[in-house]
Amino acid sequence: MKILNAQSIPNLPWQERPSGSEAVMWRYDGNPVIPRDILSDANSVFNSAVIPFRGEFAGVFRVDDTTRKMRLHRGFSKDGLKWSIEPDAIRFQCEDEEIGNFVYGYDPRVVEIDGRYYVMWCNYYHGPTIGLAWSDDFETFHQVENALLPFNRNGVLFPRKIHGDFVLLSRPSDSGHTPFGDIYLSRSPDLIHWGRHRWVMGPVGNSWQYTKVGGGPAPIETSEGWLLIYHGVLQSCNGFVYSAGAALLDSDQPWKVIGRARPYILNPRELYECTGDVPNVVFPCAALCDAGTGRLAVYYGAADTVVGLAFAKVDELVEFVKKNS
Ligand code: BMA
Repeated sequence: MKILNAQSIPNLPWQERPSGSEAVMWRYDGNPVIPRDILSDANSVFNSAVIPFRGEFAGVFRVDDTTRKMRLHRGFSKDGLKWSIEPDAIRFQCEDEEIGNFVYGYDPRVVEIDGRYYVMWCNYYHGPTIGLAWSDDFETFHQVENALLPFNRNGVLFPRKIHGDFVLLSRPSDSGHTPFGDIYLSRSPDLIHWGRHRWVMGPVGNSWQYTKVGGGPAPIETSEGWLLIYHGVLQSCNGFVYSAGAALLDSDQPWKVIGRARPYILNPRELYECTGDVPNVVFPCAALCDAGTGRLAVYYGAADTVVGLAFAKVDELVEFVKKNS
Protein backbone atom coordinates (compact mmCIF):
# COMPACT_ATOMS: atom_id res chain seq x y z
CA MET A 1 0.00 0.00 0.00
CA LYS A 2 1.26 3.47 -0.90
CA ILE A 3 0.07 6.86 0.28
CA LEU A 4 -0.31 9.20 -2.67
CA ASN A 5 -0.02 12.97 -2.91
CA ALA A 6 0.73 13.44 0.78
CA GLN A 7 3.38 15.62 2.32
CA SER A 8 5.96 14.77 4.89
CA ILE A 9 5.06 16.15 8.35
CA PRO A 10 8.07 15.49 10.58
CA ASN A 11 6.48 17.41 13.48
CA LEU A 12 3.19 15.49 13.28
CA PRO A 13 1.68 15.17 16.76
CA TRP A 14 2.10 11.50 17.61
CA GLN A 15 2.01 8.84 20.29
CA GLU A 16 2.49 5.12 19.70
CA ARG A 17 -0.40 2.75 20.39
CA PRO A 18 -0.48 2.02 24.14
CA SER A 19 1.07 -1.33 24.94
CA GLY A 20 -1.53 -4.06 25.28
CA SER A 21 -4.01 -2.22 23.04
CA GLU A 22 -5.19 -3.71 19.76
CA ALA A 23 -7.25 -0.68 18.78
CA VAL A 24 -6.92 0.47 15.18
CA MET A 25 -7.29 4.05 16.46
CA TRP A 26 -6.10 5.24 19.88
CA ARG A 27 -6.36 8.47 21.80
CA TYR A 28 -3.82 11.12 22.77
CA ASP A 29 -3.22 10.72 26.48
CA GLY A 30 -3.41 14.50 26.96
CA ASN A 31 -6.99 14.72 25.62
CA PRO A 32 -8.88 16.94 25.32
CA VAL A 33 -6.20 18.55 23.19
CA ILE A 34 -8.24 21.78 23.09
CA PRO A 35 -10.30 22.66 26.17
CA ARG A 36 -13.66 24.41 25.97
CA ASP A 37 -12.40 27.55 27.71
CA ILE A 38 -9.36 28.25 25.51
CA LEU A 39 -11.11 31.57 24.70
CA SER A 40 -12.71 33.53 27.51
CA ASP A 41 -16.02 33.97 25.67
CA ALA A 42 -16.24 30.39 24.44
CA ASN A 43 -18.93 28.03 25.60
CA SER A 44 -17.23 25.21 23.71
CA VAL A 45 -14.62 24.54 21.00
CA PHE A 46 -15.11 21.32 19.03
CA ASN A 47 -15.66 19.89 15.48
CA SER A 48 -12.65 21.73 14.05
CA ALA A 49 -10.21 21.38 11.16
CA VAL A 50 -6.43 21.65 11.07
CA ILE A 51 -3.85 21.49 8.30
CA PRO A 52 -0.07 21.65 7.89
CA PHE A 53 0.90 25.28 7.29
CA ARG A 54 4.40 26.64 6.57
CA GLY A 55 6.12 23.90 8.54
CA GLU A 56 3.70 24.30 11.46
CA PHE A 57 -0.08 23.94 11.70
CA ALA A 58 -3.10 26.15 11.14
CA GLY A 59 -6.77 25.48 11.63
CA VAL A 60 -10.33 26.71 11.48
CA PHE A 61 -12.11 26.14 14.75
CA ARG A 62 -15.75 25.88 15.67
CA VAL A 63 -16.24 28.21 18.61
CA ASP A 64 -19.72 28.39 20.10
CA ASP A 65 -19.68 31.54 22.21
CA THR A 66 -21.42 32.28 25.49
CA THR A 67 -24.40 33.73 23.61
CA ARG A 68 -24.38 30.33 21.80
CA LYS A 69 -23.59 31.86 18.44
CA MET A 70 -21.67 29.36 16.29
CA ARG A 71 -18.52 31.07 15.00
CA LEU A 72 -15.41 30.11 13.00
CA HIS A 73 -11.96 31.18 14.24
CA ARG A 74 -8.43 30.80 12.93
CA GLY A 75 -5.84 29.10 15.08
CA PHE A 76 -2.14 28.27 14.86
CA SER A 77 0.18 25.76 16.47
CA LYS A 78 3.83 24.74 16.23
CA ASP A 79 3.28 21.15 17.33
CA GLY A 80 -0.41 20.42 16.69
CA LEU A 81 -0.95 20.05 20.43
CA LYS A 82 -0.71 23.51 21.92
CA TRP A 83 -3.01 25.83 19.98
CA SER A 84 -3.49 29.53 20.01
CA ILE A 85 -6.92 30.48 18.73
CA GLU A 86 -7.63 34.02 17.59
CA PRO A 87 -10.17 35.73 19.83
CA ASP A 88 -11.98 37.27 16.85
CA ALA A 89 -13.98 35.21 14.38
CA ILE A 90 -12.84 35.01 10.75
CA ARG A 91 -14.33 37.81 8.67
CA PHE A 92 -14.87 36.25 5.28
CA GLN A 93 -14.46 38.65 2.34
CA CYS A 94 -17.27 38.25 -0.14
CA GLU A 95 -18.18 40.20 -3.27
CA ASP A 96 -21.85 39.42 -2.77
CA GLU A 97 -23.38 40.90 0.37
CA GLU A 98 -26.19 38.41 0.48
CA ILE A 99 -23.82 35.45 0.52
CA GLY A 100 -21.27 37.18 2.72
CA ASN A 101 -23.87 38.00 5.38
CA PHE A 102 -22.56 35.53 7.93
CA VAL A 103 -25.37 34.40 10.25
CA TYR A 104 -23.61 31.39 11.73
CA GLY A 105 -21.21 28.69 10.66
CA TYR A 106 -20.10 25.40 12.13
CA ASP A 107 -18.27 22.09 11.61
CA PRO A 108 -15.47 23.40 9.31
CA ARG A 109 -13.19 21.25 7.16
CA VAL A 110 -10.01 22.52 5.48
CA VAL A 111 -8.08 21.11 2.53
CA GLU A 112 -5.12 22.28 0.51
CA ILE A 113 -5.46 21.90 -3.25
CA ASP A 114 -2.61 23.05 -5.50
CA GLY A 115 -1.19 25.32 -2.79
CA ARG A 116 -4.49 27.05 -1.94
CA TYR A 117 -6.44 26.45 1.25
CA TYR A 118 -10.16 25.77 1.00
CA VAL A 119 -12.54 26.01 3.94
CA MET A 120 -15.94 24.34 3.90
CA TRP A 121 -18.46 24.67 6.69
CA CYS A 122 -22.11 24.36 7.47
CA ASN A 123 -23.30 27.86 6.59
CA TYR A 124 -26.67 29.33 7.41
CA TYR A 125 -28.48 30.55 4.30
CA HIS A 126 -32.23 30.10 4.83
CA GLY A 127 -31.19 26.87 6.48
CA PRO A 128 -27.92 24.99 6.79
CA THR A 129 -25.96 24.48 3.59
CA ILE A 130 -22.33 24.16 2.45
CA GLY A 131 -20.34 27.41 2.67
CA LEU A 132 -17.03 27.69 0.80
CA ALA A 133 -14.05 30.02 1.00
CA TRP A 134 -10.42 29.96 -0.05
CA SER A 135 -7.27 31.54 1.28
CA ASP A 136 -3.67 31.68 0.08
CA ASP A 137 -2.23 32.83 3.38
CA PHE A 138 -4.64 32.02 6.21
CA GLU A 139 -5.03 35.81 6.64
CA THR A 140 -7.67 36.73 4.09
CA PHE A 141 -10.48 34.31 3.36
CA HIS A 142 -12.47 34.81 0.17
CA GLN A 143 -15.97 33.42 0.43
CA VAL A 144 -17.62 32.18 -2.75
CA GLU A 145 -21.22 31.09 -3.41
CA ASN A 146 -22.58 28.30 -1.28
CA ALA A 147 -21.85 25.03 -3.04
CA LEU A 148 -25.27 23.49 -2.64
CA LEU A 149 -28.88 24.27 -1.74
CA PRO A 150 -30.17 24.02 1.80
CA PHE A 151 -30.54 21.72 3.55
CA ASN A 152 -27.11 20.18 3.60
CA ARG A 153 -24.22 19.59 6.00
CA ASN A 154 -20.80 17.96 6.25
CA GLY A 155 -19.32 19.27 3.03
CA VAL A 156 -15.73 18.15 2.45
CA LEU A 157 -13.59 18.50 -0.68
CA PHE A 158 -11.21 15.84 -1.90
CA PRO A 159 -7.60 17.11 -1.59
CA ARG A 160 -7.06 17.20 -5.34
CA LYS A 161 -9.07 17.67 -8.50
CA ILE A 162 -10.21 14.45 -10.13
CA HIS A 163 -10.44 14.51 -13.94
CA GLY A 164 -10.17 18.30 -13.73
CA ASP A 165 -13.03 18.78 -11.29
CA PHE A 166 -13.28 19.77 -7.66
CA VAL A 167 -15.05 16.89 -5.91
CA LEU A 168 -17.21 17.43 -2.84
CA LEU A 169 -18.84 15.04 -0.42
CA SER A 170 -21.95 16.29 1.35
CA ARG A 171 -24.88 15.05 3.38
CA PRO A 172 -28.32 16.37 2.35
CA SER A 173 -30.33 16.94 5.53
CA ASP A 174 -33.26 18.84 6.98
CA SER A 175 -33.46 22.05 9.00
CA GLY A 176 -33.17 20.36 12.40
CA HIS A 177 -31.46 17.43 14.07
CA THR A 178 -31.86 15.31 10.96
CA PRO A 179 -33.01 11.72 11.61
CA PHE A 180 -31.66 10.46 8.26
CA GLY A 181 -28.68 11.03 6.01
CA ASP A 182 -26.63 9.58 3.17
CA ILE A 183 -23.32 10.80 1.75
CA TYR A 184 -23.41 12.17 -1.82
CA LEU A 185 -20.68 13.38 -4.18
CA SER A 186 -20.86 16.43 -6.47
CA ARG A 187 -18.41 17.80 -9.01
CA SER A 188 -17.50 21.28 -10.18
CA PRO A 189 -15.06 22.64 -12.78
CA ASP A 190 -14.86 26.07 -11.09
CA LEU A 191 -16.10 25.81 -7.50
CA ILE A 192 -19.28 27.66 -8.59
CA HIS A 193 -21.25 25.26 -10.75
CA TRP A 194 -21.91 21.96 -9.02
CA GLY A 195 -23.54 18.88 -10.51
CA ARG A 196 -23.19 15.29 -11.64
CA HIS A 197 -24.38 14.31 -8.16
CA ARG A 198 -23.84 10.70 -7.18
CA TRP A 199 -24.87 8.65 -4.17
CA VAL A 200 -21.93 7.30 -2.19
CA MET A 201 -23.32 5.50 0.83
CA GLY A 202 -26.07 5.44 3.42
CA PRO A 203 -26.75 4.07 6.91
CA VAL A 204 -26.37 0.38 7.72
CA GLY A 205 -29.19 -1.35 9.59
CA ASN A 206 -28.66 -2.81 13.07
CA SER A 207 -25.37 -1.06 13.63
CA TRP A 208 -23.62 1.99 15.09
CA GLN A 209 -24.41 3.81 11.82
CA TYR A 210 -28.05 2.93 11.29
CA THR A 211 -29.55 6.45 11.53
CA LYS A 212 -27.27 8.59 9.35
CA VAL A 213 -23.72 8.99 8.06
CA GLY A 214 -21.67 12.04 7.03
CA GLY A 215 -18.19 12.76 5.73
CA GLY A 216 -15.36 13.59 8.11
CA PRO A 217 -11.83 14.72 7.23
CA ALA A 218 -10.78 15.16 3.60
CA PRO A 219 -10.26 11.65 2.13
CA ILE A 220 -6.68 10.33 2.07
CA GLU A 221 -5.41 9.00 -1.25
CA THR A 222 -3.77 5.58 -1.26
CA SER A 223 -2.87 3.04 -3.92
CA GLU A 224 -5.87 1.00 -2.62
CA GLY A 225 -8.35 3.86 -3.08
CA TRP A 226 -9.45 6.90 -1.07
CA LEU A 227 -9.49 6.25 2.65
CA LEU A 228 -12.59 7.95 4.03
CA ILE A 229 -13.05 8.54 7.75
CA TYR A 230 -16.67 9.47 8.42
CA HIS A 231 -19.20 9.64 11.22
CA GLY A 232 -22.15 7.36 11.71
CA VAL A 233 -25.04 7.76 14.10
CA LEU A 234 -27.39 5.48 15.97
CA GLN A 235 -30.45 6.61 17.85
CA SER A 236 -30.68 5.25 21.37
CA CYS A 237 -33.47 5.78 23.88
CA ASN A 238 -31.27 8.60 25.19
CA GLY A 239 -30.55 10.37 21.89
CA PHE A 240 -28.04 10.16 19.07
CA VAL A 241 -24.67 8.39 19.49
CA TYR A 242 -21.95 9.56 17.06
CA SER A 243 -19.06 7.20 16.21
CA ALA A 244 -16.38 7.23 13.52
CA GLY A 245 -15.94 4.67 10.76
CA ALA A 246 -13.68 4.00 7.79
CA ALA A 247 -14.33 3.15 4.16
CA LEU A 248 -12.41 2.92 0.89
CA LEU A 249 -13.63 4.72 -2.22
CA ASP A 250 -12.58 3.97 -5.78
CA SER A 251 -9.60 6.12 -6.86
CA ASP A 252 -11.08 7.11 -10.18
CA GLN A 253 -14.80 7.02 -9.49
CA PRO A 254 -14.87 7.94 -5.81
CA TRP A 255 -18.63 7.58 -5.44
CA LYS A 256 -18.03 3.82 -5.68
CA VAL A 257 -17.46 2.26 -2.27
CA ILE A 258 -14.97 -0.59 -2.53
CA GLY A 259 -14.74 -1.38 1.18
CA ARG A 260 -16.44 -0.34 4.38
CA ALA A 261 -15.57 -1.60 7.84
CA ARG A 262 -18.50 -3.00 9.83
CA PRO A 263 -17.06 -2.07 13.26
CA TYR A 264 -16.52 1.56 14.17
CA ILE A 265 -12.93 2.79 14.56
CA LEU A 266 -13.65 5.24 17.40
CA ASN A 267 -16.71 5.68 19.59
CA PRO A 268 -17.63 7.78 22.62
CA ARG A 269 -16.27 6.04 25.71
CA GLU A 270 -13.98 8.48 27.54
CA LEU A 271 -15.60 10.88 29.99
CA TYR A 272 -15.00 13.94 27.76
CA GLU A 273 -16.77 12.11 24.91
CA CYS A 274 -19.69 10.90 27.01
CA THR A 275 -20.43 14.07 28.94
CA GLY A 276 -20.67 17.63 27.73
CA ASP A 277 -23.21 19.76 25.92
CA VAL A 278 -24.22 16.82 23.73
CA PRO A 279 -23.19 13.52 25.33
CA ASN A 280 -21.86 10.55 23.36
CA VAL A 281 -20.37 12.26 20.34
CA VAL A 282 -17.08 11.76 18.52
CA PHE A 283 -17.07 13.83 15.34
CA PRO A 284 -13.84 13.72 13.24
CA CYS A 285 -13.25 16.78 11.02
CA ALA A 286 -9.53 16.66 10.18
CA ALA A 287 -6.66 14.22 9.66
CA LEU A 288 -2.97 15.01 9.31
CA CYS A 289 -1.12 12.32 7.38
CA ASP A 290 2.66 11.98 7.32
CA ALA A 291 3.54 10.67 3.85
CA GLY A 292 6.72 8.83 4.76
CA THR A 293 5.49 6.90 7.77
CA GLY A 294 1.70 6.74 7.18
CA ARG A 295 1.09 8.04 10.67
CA LEU A 296 -2.26 9.74 11.03
CA ALA A 297 -3.40 12.32 13.61
CA VAL A 298 -7.18 12.74 13.65
CA TYR A 299 -8.88 15.74 15.30
CA TYR A 300 -12.43 15.17 16.44
CA GLY A 301 -15.10 17.03 18.36
CA ALA A 302 -15.98 15.32 21.65
CA ALA A 303 -19.46 15.71 23.18
CA ASP A 304 -19.92 18.99 21.25
CA THR A 305 -17.67 20.58 23.88
CA VAL A 306 -13.92 20.01 23.31
CA VAL A 307 -11.48 18.79 20.65
CA GLY A 308 -9.94 15.33 20.97
CA LEU A 309 -6.95 13.90 19.13
CA ALA A 310 -6.53 10.28 18.08
CA PHE A 311 -3.88 8.37 16.17
CA ALA A 312 -3.83 5.58 13.60
CA LYS A 313 -1.68 4.25 10.77
CA VAL A 314 -2.98 4.51 7.24
CA ASP A 315 -1.87 1.00 6.22
CA GLU A 316 -3.55 -0.52 9.29
CA LEU A 317 -6.77 1.36 8.62
CA VAL A 318 -6.81 0.24 5.00
CA GLU A 319 -6.21 -3.36 6.13
CA PHE A 320 -8.94 -2.99 8.77
CA VAL A 321 -11.43 -1.84 6.14
CA LYS A 322 -10.52 -4.67 3.77
CA LYS A 323 -10.62 -7.33 6.49
CA ASN A 324 -13.91 -6.17 8.01
CA SER A 325 -15.93 -5.18 4.94
C1 BMA B 1 -24.81 17.27 14.13
C2 BMA B 1 -24.00 18.55 13.95
C3 BMA B 1 -22.71 18.49 14.72
C4 BMA B 1 -22.89 17.93 16.11
C5 BMA B 1 -23.74 16.70 16.14
C6 BMA B 1 -24.03 16.19 17.52
O1 BMA B 1 -26.08 17.41 13.56
O2 BMA B 1 -24.77 19.64 14.39
O3 BMA B 1 -22.21 19.78 14.83
O4 BMA B 1 -21.61 17.60 16.64
O5 BMA B 1 -24.96 16.98 15.49
O6 BMA B 1 -24.76 17.14 18.26
